[in-house]
Amino acid sequence: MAKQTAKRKTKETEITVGVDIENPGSVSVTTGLPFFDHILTSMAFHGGFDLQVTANGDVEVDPHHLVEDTGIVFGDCLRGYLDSGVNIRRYGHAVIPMDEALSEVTIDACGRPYLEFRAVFPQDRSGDFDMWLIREFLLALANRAMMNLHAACRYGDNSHHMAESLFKALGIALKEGFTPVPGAVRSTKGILHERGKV
Ligand SMILES: [Mn+2]
Repeated sequence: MAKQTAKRKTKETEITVGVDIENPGSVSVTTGLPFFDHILTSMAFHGGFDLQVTANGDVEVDPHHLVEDTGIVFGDCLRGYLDSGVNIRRYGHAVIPMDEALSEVTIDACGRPYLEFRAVFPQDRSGDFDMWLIREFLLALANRAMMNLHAACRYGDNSHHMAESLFKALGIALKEGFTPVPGAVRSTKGILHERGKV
């Protein structure tokens, strides 16, 4: 199964992402937002997949554009696995703690985008990073990867711990759900996603 790559350039951001879901080879994330780099790196490292992210953008205006657009381009990479027609596991799930925090992510890489996000962060920021942006990232990711994504921080007292446990769980769930498996396409319809149709 080939590595998936995607690029996106607008007047606001320029982003390149590479993903190889089967190979835990290398993880390299440079977005200019240190906490975002930290949670994306945790996601891929603990998920056990290759990830390269290079993102530049107008973060001096608001990091919102950069974070959302990174979700778009990462999602485009993952949708490449659906478009390829290879049978994937579809479902992925993980519940991961970090100290006092516990987070849960469940996905269905089914070709129908949906996001359910539940998190009440006790601190609005971690470092300079606005916790609200996590929802923007996940929404863009679910829409572009065309997956059903349920992400919940069940509890926690520290926003950093909650976000990090959430992204570790996300990585493990993505690895499970997008990994190719033998056999026919896992849908009673016989098809998950029509190639190239959004
Ligand atoms: Mn940390």
